[in-house]
Amino acid sequence: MIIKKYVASSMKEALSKIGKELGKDAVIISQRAIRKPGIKGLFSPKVVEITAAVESKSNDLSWDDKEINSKSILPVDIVKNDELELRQEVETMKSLINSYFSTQSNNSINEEIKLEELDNKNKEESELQQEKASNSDIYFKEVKERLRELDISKDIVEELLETIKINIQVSSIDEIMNGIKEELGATIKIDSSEINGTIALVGPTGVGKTTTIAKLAGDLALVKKKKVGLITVDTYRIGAVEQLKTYADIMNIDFKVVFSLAEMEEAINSMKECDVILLDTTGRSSKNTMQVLELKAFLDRAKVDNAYLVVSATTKSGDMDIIANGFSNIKYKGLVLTKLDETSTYGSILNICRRTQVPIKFITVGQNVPDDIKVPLEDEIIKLVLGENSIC
Ligand SMILES: Nc1nc2c(ncn2[C@@H]2O[C@H](COP(=O)(O)OP(=O)(O)OP(=O)(O)O)[C@@H](O)[C@H]2O)c(=O)[nH]1
Ligand SMILES: [Mg+2]
Repeated sequence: MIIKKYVASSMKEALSKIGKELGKDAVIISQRAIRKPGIKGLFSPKVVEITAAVESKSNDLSWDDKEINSKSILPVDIVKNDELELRQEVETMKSLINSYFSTQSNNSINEEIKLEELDNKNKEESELQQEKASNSDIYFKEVKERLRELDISKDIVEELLETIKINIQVSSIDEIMNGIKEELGATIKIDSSEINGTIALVGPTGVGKTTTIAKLAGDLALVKKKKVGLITVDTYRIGAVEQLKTYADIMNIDFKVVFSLAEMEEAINSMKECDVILLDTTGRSSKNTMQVLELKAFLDRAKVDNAYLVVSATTKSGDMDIIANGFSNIKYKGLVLTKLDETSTYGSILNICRRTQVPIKFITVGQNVPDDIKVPLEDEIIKLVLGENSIC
């Protein structure tokens, strides 16, 4: 017996093959519609697989076309079943495809909504940032104008605001002002230590050096009961000697006038017993280097422990720079700020502190000897500089 399997695209083609190969006596054992193997088979039409058998191959003629057509061995049913199956599969695929696309489109709608929301959020944030930036620009501009009105020099104002712009995110003028206060705290320092040894006051003309010496002498001798000596090298101005001598007489203090370097040494030696020697000097123009160097020679001969630069708070910011520079040959250790009662803007104090980098030793607030002098508080000076306080 011969048993053979045939695969053809249609029943007719299969039967034709069987007829030709196995002859008229061939019988069909089984038949089914199958797909070609592999992924490609999924997308190609089904084929017919027929298993046929024959006792032995006869020489009879194979089936002719008529016979093939008459062999109603279920091919029609198969086709019908195939069609049905195919339809069902197509329907399943259709619904799968539809559901896939509807999910896809739902997803893409959701994505779009999300993107739009994100876009809106970003827009809002950038608008907020822009608004903040433009507001902070306004605040900075306003503070800049305010500081300039207080006579703080332009470059210091710029420097201060730049530092604050870098270090803090501002949303109000108060925040900028607080930042500035912190910065000023680092610049404005107070030296509240007691004065001892030989002390000299130097500075431009008419700022209040002699008056301050008298105030200090009064406080040290009358209040603190220290032994005080007074020396003046101010021999240029008419009445200068008499001015200090009068105070010395009233307070019963040792007083010497010095005209030369040799006399300076002598005067200092004669006051060895004093706790404090106060040295009054001639007012010098900070622009005159020779005068300042001559003054330095006197101070060196006196072996001064500490020299203080006396400046009036009424001095313009720009002039403070010139003074700080002009007296730089004298290594002053601190500042005496005078006439704070005569002005209402104190920006120039910041200028002199910034340029000299030395602490404030005293401030004077009037002509009364010895009362109108004091060691200030840091906060007090910062408030004055920023126009938040005034000297009445
Ligand atoms: N309002 C006010 N006036 C002051 C103060 N200190 C000094 N003066 C006055 O400023 C004027 C000059 O003071 P002086 O002490 O002579 O100044 P100086 O620095 O010694 O002057 P020269 O020796 O000429 O360089 C005087 O009329 C003082 O009374 C102060 O704190 N406030
Ligand atoms: Mg004087």
